[in-house]
Amino acid sequence: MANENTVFEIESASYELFGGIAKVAISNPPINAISASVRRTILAALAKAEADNAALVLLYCQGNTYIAGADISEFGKPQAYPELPDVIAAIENSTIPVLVAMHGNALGGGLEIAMAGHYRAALTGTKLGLPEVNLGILPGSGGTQRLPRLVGAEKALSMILSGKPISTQDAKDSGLIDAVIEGEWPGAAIDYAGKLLASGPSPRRTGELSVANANAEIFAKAREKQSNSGNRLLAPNYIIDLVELASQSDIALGQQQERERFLECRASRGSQSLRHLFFAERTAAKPKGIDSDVKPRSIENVAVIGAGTMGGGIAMCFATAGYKVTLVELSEENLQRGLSTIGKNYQKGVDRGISSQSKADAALSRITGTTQMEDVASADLVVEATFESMEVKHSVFAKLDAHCKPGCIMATNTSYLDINEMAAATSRPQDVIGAHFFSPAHIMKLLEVVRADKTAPDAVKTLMQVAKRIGKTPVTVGVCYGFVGNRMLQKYARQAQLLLVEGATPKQIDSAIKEWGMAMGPLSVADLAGLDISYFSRRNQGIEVGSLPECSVPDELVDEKRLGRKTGAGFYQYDPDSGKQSEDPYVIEKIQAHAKKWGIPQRQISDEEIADRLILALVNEGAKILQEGIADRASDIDVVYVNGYGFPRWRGGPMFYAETYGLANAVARMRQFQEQTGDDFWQPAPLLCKAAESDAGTLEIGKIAD
Ligand code: 3H9
Repeated sequence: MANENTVFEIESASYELFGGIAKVAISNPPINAISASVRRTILAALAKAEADNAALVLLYCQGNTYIAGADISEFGKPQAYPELPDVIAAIENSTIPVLVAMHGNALGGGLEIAMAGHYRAALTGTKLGLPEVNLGILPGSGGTQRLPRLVGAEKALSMILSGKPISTQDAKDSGLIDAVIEGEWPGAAIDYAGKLLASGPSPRRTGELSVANANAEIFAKAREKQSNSGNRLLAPNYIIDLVELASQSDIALGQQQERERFLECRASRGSQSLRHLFFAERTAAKPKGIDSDVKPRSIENVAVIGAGTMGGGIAMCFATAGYKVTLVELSEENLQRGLSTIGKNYQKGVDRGISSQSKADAALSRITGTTQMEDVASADLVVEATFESMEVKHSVFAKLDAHCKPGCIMATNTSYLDINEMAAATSRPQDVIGAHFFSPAHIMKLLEVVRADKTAPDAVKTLMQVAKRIGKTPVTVGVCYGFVGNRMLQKYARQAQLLLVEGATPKQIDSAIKEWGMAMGPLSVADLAGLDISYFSRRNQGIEVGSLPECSVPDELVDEKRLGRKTGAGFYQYDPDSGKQSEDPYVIEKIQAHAKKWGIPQRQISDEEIADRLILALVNEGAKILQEGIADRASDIDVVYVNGYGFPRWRGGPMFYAETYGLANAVARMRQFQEQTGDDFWQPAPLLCKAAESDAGTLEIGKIAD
């Protein structure tokens, strides 16, 4: 017989014994992460339930979610006891049946706890998954061993390797949970526990099950897919090995090997980088200097000016997220072309299974085209994506000022131009802001939110919130030529051009930096974007054609109408049928001729030097940007680079990479480049020197000792 009804608090949970059910309600906001106190609490609650002679333990969470994983902020710190595998073992070995009831997110270590429970139920709408791979680790508390025992090898591999959560219905159909429950929380869980108790449950141990449909072909396919993916993290291959092991051995051996591999992955550079980005992306969403009591403005209607490639993509972002969009173009012909491209892009999404037909149709129906600027009058937010010329921008902003309602946020998608100047063309500079999207705008995650000198804090806060709603990763930046991303990119691209005249070929540069981890090489990127883009940008900056060693080759290519992929030739040549890229001896000769003209001796350049020159150029410019206050934090710069410029996530972003390279090493290497090339750009940024001298090992300004 159970003891009398009792209620009390154990560290991170409330415990109530009622009608034989020990109800353990964990509370560790915001996401009920499994911190050391939660681990202690679960062990204490199990011991208490045993002492109380309870008939069933119901484990669930307070707040708006079940446990969404281990506390990642504890990783890298000295391990606090008890460890999660001990807690998991105690749950599975409990002689009292344990029911785990989930709602919200049941992720990582949270799902591992649930899988060690003897019964599992989830509130409809709960997301269940093992997303550890996104952090460069693998499930470290039995996930690779229990999930295949519950859902079979194939489904387990797919869930753990993708990290994507599944729905409650999928979880029920595949055997991960016993029941999908509905109703108020936690009442629905308590009702279900009552019914379960009435059915006379006894402990069922997942570890004693065998793994269904584990044939060698599944593992061979998974390994092949992995080796073709270009992923350089340790975890995916280990996951495949461990799920295979689950099908071949008892759970004790599987868990022991899983733990060893987990600790190895957790200590790896790749995982450190991904964990850095996890927090960096969340921190970037909180711009400095904006009080928490600032209220964002309400945004329902959006207008986009310009239906070209960028404007169309931007309109799609808003329409997909449920906003009503007015798309403004100068001529009916341009408008119809823009709308037709948008329609085709939505259809592509449907054909590729990214969206359903009904969702795509609904999004498209939210976009209304017009050629009348007056139609922006109902908009709460306008994003202009017109031609990149200050004259055009002045005229657009003057018109917006005339037609937009009071309080409307007026944003520009400029990539380089001075937003303070645009704001000055209006009577309301507090409402003018930058919303710098990246191409293709409906796909790329990054949004640089550019605060001009007079932009109001509530306008910044509003755009940050809207960015999140349209699925972007926003970073606030200040005004300068190119803001954070493009300003740094110019220095990176400049090094690529200098390396060419010093003796490297386009292919060698692109291959070396791809091998290092960048998604594409700079010369291939230049050909893809069109060499005319940077040509006109140089002219806008007042740089004369062919006047510098770093631009005389691309300037001449543009003068010869070799604009890149779109004309079939640029730094490379492209097969007219297949589009296949190949090196062009004509370009190599041209580069050699230019090197001669500038008196630059050509030499063999190592791949290591290429990677260092390109990446340390980003680092040096990034440090200057940080010092000038254009970026709030070094980690914000990392978020910009991994989400907008193909920088490998597993290297954590350029500033985090500099910390792992060693700040003193970075300074020394820059000084070496300065001596070797005589280029003053390589004078290391003062902030970098100061950080290198400090013991902190970081570029975050607040952490560098004076
Ligand atoms: C694991 O479980 C390993 C085990 O296999 C083995 C262990 C031995 N830890 O994202 P949000 C913070 S690995 C610490 O803005 P949302 C986050 O920083 C883990 N903190 O909310 C933020 O803090 P702040 C496997 C965490 O509603 C706040 O919570 N699990 C953690 O948009 C709100 O977060 C995962 O990988 C954490 N695990 O999304 C899941 N998670 O307010 C990771 C969040 O100070 N988490 N925080 O900025 C997520 O995917 C999302 O947070 C979630 C909620 C979907 C849950």
